[in-house]
Amino acid sequence: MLIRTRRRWELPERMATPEALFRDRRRLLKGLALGPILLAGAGAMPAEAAMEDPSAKLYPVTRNDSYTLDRPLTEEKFATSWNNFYEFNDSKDVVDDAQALPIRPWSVKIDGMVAQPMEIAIDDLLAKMPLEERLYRHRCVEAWSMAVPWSGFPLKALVAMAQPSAGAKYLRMETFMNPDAAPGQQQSWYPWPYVEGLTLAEATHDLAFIATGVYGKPLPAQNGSPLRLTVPWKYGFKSIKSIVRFSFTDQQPMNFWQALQASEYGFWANVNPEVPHPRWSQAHERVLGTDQVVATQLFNGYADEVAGLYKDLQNERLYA
Ligand SMILES: Nc1nc2c(c(=O)[nH]1)N[C@H]1C(S)=C(S)[C@@H](COP(=O)(O)O)O[C@H]1N2
Ligand SMILES: [Mo]
Repeated sequence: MLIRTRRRWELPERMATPEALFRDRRRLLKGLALGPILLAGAGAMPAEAAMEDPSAKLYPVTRNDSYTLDRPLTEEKFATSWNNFYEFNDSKDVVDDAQALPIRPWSVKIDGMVAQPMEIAIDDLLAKMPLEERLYRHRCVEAWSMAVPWSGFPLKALVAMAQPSAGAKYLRMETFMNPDAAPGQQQSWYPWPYVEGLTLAEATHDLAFIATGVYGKPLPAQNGSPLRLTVPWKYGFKSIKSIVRFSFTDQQPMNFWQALQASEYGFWANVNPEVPHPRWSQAHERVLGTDQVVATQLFNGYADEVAGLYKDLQNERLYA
């Protein structure tokens, strides 16, 4: 029996987690055999990726210094071992399970309202896109946060390549569907595959970024290899992992969490400390890997950059 002292930031996490209902159901099904789900190797480095990543030689990439942080970077071992990736399991400990994700071959479809639908292999896409490193904050809706050096490219570069038609208003993104590799996808009460969406104004905003690496290396599977969105002014669930499809549309996409629980999760999901989640406050956040709790900022500290996107949308549910 593993006995271990919880770090302080883990305790409220397990009580506050929005998905607790679902996890509890799963634990009941398992006869509580797991006991408390702990980060078995919290201090240890995660296992090496099971599959060699052919993009490794691209990293590290040059840091773009325009993106600064107000706090220290989260230690790599925490950001790469405390993860949400429901395709694999609904604990925060997905490192081992996620190594089953085959990251090559991997191709990305670009379709919908575009000049020319296409499918592009990830390594060809990486060769075309302007790679850089950016330091971003990340604020999970469950009230924990981290600060991470992502490598990747601005989403607007992919949008420019796709040439959306004039009527396109939204970008819909989809995660892989592979229930053999990702057992969470065998759980039929979830609306798989994971979907997220942005308006085109958001998708072409300078801060919207596609991460393909982190800490100067290719993304580990558990962080959403080989490519995932990072939209740091929004709650973390918007930052969809392991994307296989970008579709341009004139319909607002229905995202995964909204489909599951629209009363708690919406389309916009902008960070706002003054708008509580129906089940907990969003005023503060636990800083991953530390004992600190700090005040959450409007738009996660990116209000100067992004508030303008929402000035004509005040009747929308912008903060859930
Ligand atoms: N496909 C997919 N994307 C996902 C998730 C997920 O379960 N599946 N979880 C989201 C949530 S809730 C968060 S907080 C971030 C976590 O990213 P990280 O594990 O790299 O910290 O991924 C987001 N993207
Ligand atoms: Mo999250």
